[in-house]
Order: sequence, then C-alpha cells, then structure tokens
Amino acid sequence: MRIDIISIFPDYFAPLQLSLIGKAIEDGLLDVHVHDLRDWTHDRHRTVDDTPYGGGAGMVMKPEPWGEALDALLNSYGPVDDGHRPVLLMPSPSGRLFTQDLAIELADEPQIAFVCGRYEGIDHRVVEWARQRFDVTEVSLGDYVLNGGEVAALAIIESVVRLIPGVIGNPLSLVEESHSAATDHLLEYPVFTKPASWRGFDVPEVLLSGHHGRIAQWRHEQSVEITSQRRPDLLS
Ligand code: JCQ
Repeated sequence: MRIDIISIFPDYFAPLQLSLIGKAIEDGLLDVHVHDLRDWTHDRHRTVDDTPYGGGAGMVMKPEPWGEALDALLNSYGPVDDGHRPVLLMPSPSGRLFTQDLAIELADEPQIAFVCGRYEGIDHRVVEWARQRFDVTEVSLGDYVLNGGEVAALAIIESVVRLIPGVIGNPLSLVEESHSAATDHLLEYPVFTKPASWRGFDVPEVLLSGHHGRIAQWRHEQSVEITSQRRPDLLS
C-alpha cells in the first residue's frame, strides 16, 4: 500500500518510522510519502492561510497550494484502474465517524492519501474539486477538536496498516479484538498474566482452571457486562 500525506507539519509523521509501521516500510509492504504543503506556495512567506470571507475568528487554508499539491499527487499516481478513484481522506471534526469497518475497507486499497487541514479548515472549493477526481471522505475520530488533521491521520494510518496481511505477526489477534465481527462488536474482556497473585489481587479462578468452555463463557459474560456499562450503544 502507498500512503501520501500532505501537511504543513511533515515532522509530525516521523513516528511512522517506528515499531510495526516502520517494519512494514522496511519489509516493502508499505510506502509512505510525506509532503510539505508549503512546497506548493510561491510567495516569500510561503503563505497557506488567509482571512475567511464573511468574517469570523481564525484563518482558512487557501485553495491554491492544495490544488497544486493534489495535481502533483494525481500525476505521481500515473494511470489508475478504470473507474477507480484514488482514496482521499480529510480528517475533520465535521467528518463521518471513523470506524473499524472503514479501516477494514481502507486496508484493501492500493493507495490512500491524507489532506491535513489546520486553522479553521480548508477552503471548501478544494473538497468540491477533489470529489471530481478522488473518492473523498471527510473523517472524524470523535466529537472533540484537534489543532489539525495530523494526529488524526496518524491514528487512521496505524489502524489501517496493522490490518495489511504480513504487518501483524499473529493475525489471530486481529480476529479476537474489540470491534471485530468475530466478537459481536463487544468490548474486550479483562486479561491477566503471571503472577497469579499480585499485591493482594488474584487472577479469577476460572482462568486457572483449564476448562476452555468455562473460560470462553466467563470472557463473553465479562465482555457483555463491560459493554453494557461503558458502551450500551454497541449492544444491538
Ligand atoms: C478529527 N476529530 C476531530 C481541525 C480544522 C480540515 O480542517 C480542520 C481539521 C482539523 C483536524 O481534525 C480534527 C478532528 N477528528 O480536529 C481543524
């Protein structure tokens, strides 16, 4: 998979060299290109923002650098499969909620790109123009506000890349985790390791019993209980 990121803070993406994702890049499973939006400005101050039409607080990202950056991105892709628009993700507090289902869909794409906005957002015409050439999704990580799309892009990239075959050592750990269909979208049950007793807290007896049926039943009950307490919206 190829991932392109356009941002005014390319240094935010240095952590992609670390850990699992860094290994995936080394192993050739992943190709990450980070671009500085200011490379497509032409003035002395490399300006990317301006005051909003209609007034209001804060600044808006100018359309021209984004247009040139996305032109360059399209050109770098070369010919794409007939009818297949490349995926363009725009993190935004007003986007569609990012979910595991979307992560699973994105993990199948040959290439995805991120547009990381800052300030009060990007001139809306960039989205309208991009929709004619890309499969554009404005995505939100949740109901809170970040200073820019960079941290959201990192989170989305991590959730997608770990689903690419070969990136995670034990693919079964993907099947058993929260938000997966195999666990009915329940939250995870609590986990324990040695020692069996620690600072007066004991590992639940059933987990030491060796009864696989009873263990599975206990874990399922725990998942249902935790889900009903914390995330009743997940119980259908
Ligand atoms: C993502 N939840 C919150 C902040 C403007 C596109 O314009 C903007 C983008 C951001 C970054 O995204 C978020 C966010 N999910 O704040 C301001």
